[in-house]
Amino acid sequence: MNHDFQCGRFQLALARPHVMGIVNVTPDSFSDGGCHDRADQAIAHARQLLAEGVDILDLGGESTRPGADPVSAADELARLLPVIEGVRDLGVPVSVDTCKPEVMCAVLDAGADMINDIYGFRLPGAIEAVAASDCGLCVMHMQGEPRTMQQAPVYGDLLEDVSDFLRRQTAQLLAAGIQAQRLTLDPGFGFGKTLEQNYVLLRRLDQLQELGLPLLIGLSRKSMIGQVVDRPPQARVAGSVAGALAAVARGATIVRVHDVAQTVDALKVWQAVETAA
Ligand code: 9MG
Repeated sequence: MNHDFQCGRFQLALARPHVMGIVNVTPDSFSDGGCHDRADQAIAHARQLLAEGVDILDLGGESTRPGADPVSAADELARLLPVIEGVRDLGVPVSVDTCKPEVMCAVLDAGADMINDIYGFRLPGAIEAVAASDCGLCVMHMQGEPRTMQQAPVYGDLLEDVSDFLRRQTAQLLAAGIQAQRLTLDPGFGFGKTLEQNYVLLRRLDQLQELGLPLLIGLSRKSMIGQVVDRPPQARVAGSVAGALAAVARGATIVRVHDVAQTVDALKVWQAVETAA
């Protein structure tokens, strides 16, 4: 199943897997927090990811790690807007990871091409904030909310519950007039899932292909990798690349990662294998 993905100023042909590079603009992110909290550093980091072959930049102004404290829309925008200004003409789509409708509206006005919402456009006003634009969307599944989500996640049937949520949100977005070509779906690894649930979800990711939309996944440097390899976040590169390949093998077409150069190389080899005559 190959799709074109309408993403603001860009139309991405997802015949090959695409790499979304993470640019945190937060002082407290779990993996590289504190390194890119100033706009000029974030912009330099984005340029570095571009040189490494990134396809989409994903800017985040509020940490989504388990236990993270919320930030106000004003603070989030103060972090994001100078960075959007600095990266919007680099030639790749600019995604913003946010769940707040007012932030969505402001970053779209500032030139963002995509909204990546870990709440899956559930919060009041979120759908309206994106409906009238042509931005791409990532609809992610999360049980609970970041502050408490890892306390005791419980599912009836994990795959059914995740796919029911994604199907319901897709129906709401389509009903609001948003074209299917603007949507990507994400099972939300690490968002209200135990270690075992994360790996069941990854192993059975291909089942989500029946939803008929491109799958975007993020597991880079997460604790589901760390707990298997027993290493701190910065040393989880090989584990993260292995996880990304496992997801691509099961139908993911966009992988959200910290380590762009290594993931791009791995996917080039993957692609060479898959397209060999
Ligand atoms: C912001 N963010 C952190 N982890 C993520 C994931 O797995 N998927 C998406 N779409 N966004 C994420």
